[in-house]
Amino acid sequence: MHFDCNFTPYLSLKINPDLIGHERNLNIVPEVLSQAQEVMIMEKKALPPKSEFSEWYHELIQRAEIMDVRYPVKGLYVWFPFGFRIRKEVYGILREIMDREHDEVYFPALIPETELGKEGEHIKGFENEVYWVTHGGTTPLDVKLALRPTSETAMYPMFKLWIRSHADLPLKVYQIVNTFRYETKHTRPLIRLREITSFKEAHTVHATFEEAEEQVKKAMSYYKEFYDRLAIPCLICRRPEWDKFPGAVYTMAFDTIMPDGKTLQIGTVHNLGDNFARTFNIEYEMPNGEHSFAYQTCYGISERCVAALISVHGDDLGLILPFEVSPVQVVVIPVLYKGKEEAVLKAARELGEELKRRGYRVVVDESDERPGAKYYTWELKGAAIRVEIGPREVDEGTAVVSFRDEKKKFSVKRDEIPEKVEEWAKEMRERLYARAVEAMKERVKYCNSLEEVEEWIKKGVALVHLCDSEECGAKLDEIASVLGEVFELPFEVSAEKKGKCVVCGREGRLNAVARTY
Ligand code: P5A
Ligand code: ZN
Repeated sequence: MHFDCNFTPYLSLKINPDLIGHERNLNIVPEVLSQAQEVMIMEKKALPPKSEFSEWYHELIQRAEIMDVRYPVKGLYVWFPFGFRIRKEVYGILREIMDREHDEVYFPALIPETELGKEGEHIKGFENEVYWVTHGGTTPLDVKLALRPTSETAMYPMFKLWIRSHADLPLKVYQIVNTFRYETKHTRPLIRLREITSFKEAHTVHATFEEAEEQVKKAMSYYKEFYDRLAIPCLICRRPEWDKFPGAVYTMAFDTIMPDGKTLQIGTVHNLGDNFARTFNIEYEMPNGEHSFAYQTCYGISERCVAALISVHGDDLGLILPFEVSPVQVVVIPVLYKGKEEAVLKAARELGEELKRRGYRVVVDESDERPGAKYYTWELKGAAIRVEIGPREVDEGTAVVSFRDEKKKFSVKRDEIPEKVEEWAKEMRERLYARAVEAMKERVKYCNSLEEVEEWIKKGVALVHLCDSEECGAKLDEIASVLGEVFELPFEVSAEKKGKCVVCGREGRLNAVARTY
């Protein structure tokens, strides 16, 4: 396995990541290494192909410096600076969307056992996942404190104090915090964490069930917009009764399909009805003076959105990030030749400055690596647009432009680049989205029998008709997870909304079944 990096017109060489930046330390000149030696070193260090998804993912997040997985506690990981920059851009979008109609708040990370345990269903759902703080120093606490697994039971006792009359409604808040869940399934960076570092949770309170219902729809449209901007197609389902959020009336879930055909739940929207309001006594006075319980919703997204971003778009060379969230939106690479350095550097810096002036995130890579080594690095890190300037381009007033998601390169007049960037970014997002939808489409199939389901879920999501009986659901759940009734797919499928239950033959609705992360 090696990278054949003949992307540049100037030289064709095998890039060895082990050597990048270490030529001097190793006291060798890569150009004089024999082909065999290079290939040998490459074999050790090349990124596994994306077709081996699990290995690829694990290697990539470390090589691209997203997460450091060496922290000595299971399920806890460290954000590298570069990873944290991706997080900042992605959560910038989420914040922008939330800020339109929610106020940002902060509630404490510790929840008294007495509050956490109040809502029966809720505590049943979480009791095996809670981390407890039992001591202050060596003194046992009177009331044990839970590290929030989510913040309903931290917030709602306070909502009770905040809400008096209909004038206090609706209440819409969100926070982005860490939460803790003692997960027993296999933990994975960004995907299944014991400390979720970037839990965006929104909580709303309304006067009526209908208003809460409206809010569920709005929340879904917000999440759709968010994932749309990340060019990540989603499958939206209403989770089955046995898999809804503990304490909710119902749960709408967003899933995306990972490259290995397993689904990843990347967001959920819950209608809580008045279940929590009854438990926490969240009442308000209506205009006619009577009292009523309030109706609530909550919805959440974690750093799984970053895992999806990496997994859905990346390729054998590394990250592919939509322009809007790439920490390096444009990389300008001066291709230096003896005697022409000055003019090339000047042109590269000028273009870099102009792009920065327009607010883009730009790197002018002036390091003394060879161009091929630079290309390797920026491909790994998902720089969206690459601009190369050599002596010929300086003379012609041009530059060579390429996009991270396409192999082709083209020449552009240098002074036209800044105004073209926006359009290129838009087209790139559209290409990424179209490609992701195609990939998803290939992994979704309507199945007529349990045998067919069993076979297909090795590859992706099976659509089936399923009746409302618990037994039929349980039967399917033995084969793979029932994601629930299909609410929306990002493409047309030739399957009716209703049909014969795949288990018993009675009337059923269209459901999705898959292996899940
Ligand atoms: C909604 C926000 C809630 O907790 N309370 C406030 C509601 N819903 S949830 O479905 O349980 O979680 C919301 C989303 O968080 C992601 N998630 C995780 N991500 C990483 N590691 C975990 N251990 C983990 N658990 C949940 C999922 O995307 C989920 O939809
Ligand atoms: Zn049935």
